[in-house]
Amino acid sequence: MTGARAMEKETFHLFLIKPSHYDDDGYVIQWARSSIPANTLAALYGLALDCAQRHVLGEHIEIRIAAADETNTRIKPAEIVDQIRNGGGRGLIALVGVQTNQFPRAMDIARPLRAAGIAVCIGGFHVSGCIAMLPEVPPELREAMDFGVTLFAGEAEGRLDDLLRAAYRNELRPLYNFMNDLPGLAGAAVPYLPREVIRRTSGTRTSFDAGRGCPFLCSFCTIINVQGRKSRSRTADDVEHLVRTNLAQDVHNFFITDDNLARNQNWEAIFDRLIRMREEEKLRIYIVAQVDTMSHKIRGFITKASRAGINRVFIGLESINPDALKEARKGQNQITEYRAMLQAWHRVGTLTYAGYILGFPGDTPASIERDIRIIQRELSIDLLEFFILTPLPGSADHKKLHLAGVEMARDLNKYDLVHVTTGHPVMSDDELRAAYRKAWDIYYSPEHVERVVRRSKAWGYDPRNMLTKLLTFHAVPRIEEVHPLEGGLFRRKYRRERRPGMPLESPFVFYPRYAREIVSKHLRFARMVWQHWRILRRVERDSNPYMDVAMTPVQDAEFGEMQMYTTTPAAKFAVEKLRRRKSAHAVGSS
Ligand code: B12
Ligand code: SF4
Repeated sequence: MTGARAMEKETFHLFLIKPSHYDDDGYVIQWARSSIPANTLAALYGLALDCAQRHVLGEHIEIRIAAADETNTRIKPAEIVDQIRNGGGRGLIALVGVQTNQFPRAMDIARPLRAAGIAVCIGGFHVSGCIAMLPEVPPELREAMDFGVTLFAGEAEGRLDDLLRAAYRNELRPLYNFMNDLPGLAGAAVPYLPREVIRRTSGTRTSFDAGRGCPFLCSFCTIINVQGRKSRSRTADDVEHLVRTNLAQDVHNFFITDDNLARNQNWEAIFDRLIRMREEEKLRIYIVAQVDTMSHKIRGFITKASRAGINRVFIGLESINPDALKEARKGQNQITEYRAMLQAWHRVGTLTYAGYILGFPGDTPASIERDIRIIQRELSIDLLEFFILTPLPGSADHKKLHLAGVEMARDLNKYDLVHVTTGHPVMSDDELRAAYRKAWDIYYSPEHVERVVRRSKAWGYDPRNMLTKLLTFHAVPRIEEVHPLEGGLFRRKYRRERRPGMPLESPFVFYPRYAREIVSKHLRFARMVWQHWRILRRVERDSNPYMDVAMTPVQDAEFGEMQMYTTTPAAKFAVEKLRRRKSAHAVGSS
């Protein structure tokens, strides 16, 4: 009898949840469809699936996995508690990929679960970044552990088996710290999300990290301190396997989340494999990737990237001011290479998205405006995204300010790169905030939208597609007041899900306001659509060839003429350095 009972099937419920965070009114940022999938969710799902298939808890225990991204799915802790209790009582809630801005929300999800005795573990960049860089465990992490939440610092590859076993036996420790032992990725279970989870994003796109780590030293960056500076890469076999698994579920769009795919030691083998799949088997594979500003200097990288299916790249431009780049230890960004790099991507038909940081010490509202106008004229960037320089826990900047006792925002919810979190030497908080808002309006002005659409037509992209992208990148920050990377289709808000500490609003206040908001947002969006549509009509009707400064091939003479090189002393110095390098090279080779 005892033996027979021991063989009965048991269920262990594993909920993987990627928390969102709160808007300034205290409501969770959530959409009917979010725009970009959560790769951490895919990474953990892939690892958990592998654990389930290997029966790591024993042959008679089924690991039942559920995955949800709170940016597109409502999380109801009470229902999770019921599900676990009614399903045998054993389970773990894994709050995954929790960034600093998501930590308060993660704890708000954790509290009712812990109160019901359910095991909760939080991992991701906030925990890992703090453990990696700070001399002592910060108060919010201590509070979480005191509350019975387990914290996981480091990467889960090779560690999930033991964690699940500990959770099953109710023996989870308060803190797992693997920061000094980064796992290899070759042969590790690959990221995967079932189609029904992917369907909740607008583009039916999935994601994977082909590698982790970056060799550079940017002071605002958390990645190098969490994932290391050495490239750890997946194999071409693993990438092929995950791509085929997704094609089999009719998912053809991928976001490769490596912060810098150009420095993935295995990029070429991976590209060659994707090229073979695309060119010999004619498989439909389309990829968005992140690269650095010197990617055009890597022999064959751009041509192969394009053949491998990369049709959009995110580039960390950050600034066109060499002083700011130097201050941020981003010396690898040479402004004298930007034009050549952008044009190289356009030549192979790839769209360029660039990240631009506002709030470097030398920035003023006037210099920010001037620099954006220079970019519009001289650089062939399609979509520009703005971020406020933020001391993110895990970065050298944060550590420096922390050790020096400099005031930083205490509310972690604000560390989303669109809020001001520490003082600026010249601008007040309000000025920096205003400069950030204005930056979007300047870059996405009707004149510049028209210019980018004309360029795209000249380069042979679909102008309509380009216009839609420009429209959404402007509409999300302008109408929804969130960053486009956090945006989505149709904002959802639930009255009872307001941030603890903020009052529950009366239904007579909440619902009429929400309804008004929906109507006014749609009207504003319709107006923007109308303006953009008129631009498109103008461009489509015009059959004259188009050319402008940004599209003009790089020539030596431009270094003495263009504003990017002549406006600041630091820019002039960068040109001087380039000239010296060139003449030294000419002497060396003569
Ligand atoms: C892809 C990406 C996104 C995607 C998807 C988010 C995601 N996490 O999947 C999108 C575009 C939506 C995004 C948006 C933002 N992002 Co982002 N993003 C990334 C990026 C480039 C890759 C994430 C990733 O897939 N990493 C690979 C995975 C496998 O690593 P991982 O997340 O660390 O997970 C491993 C471990 O941490 C651990 N783990 C994680 N969770 C758990 C849980 C448990 C229980 C366990 C056991 C283990 C565990 O195991 C995992 C596998 O090894 C990272 C940088 C990076 N290199 O990670 C930035 C990063 C995470 N993003 C960051 C930021 C700030 C943002 C934004 C706020 C920026 C903005 N204004 O738009 C928004 C927030 C929106 C949101 N809803 O997430 C910061 C966070 C820093 C911090 N301290 O908070 C990072 C680190 C980049 C940076 N600038 O430093 N992002
Ligand atoms: S290049 Fe990007 S990933 Fe690398 S250190 Fe700089 S910010 Fe971080």
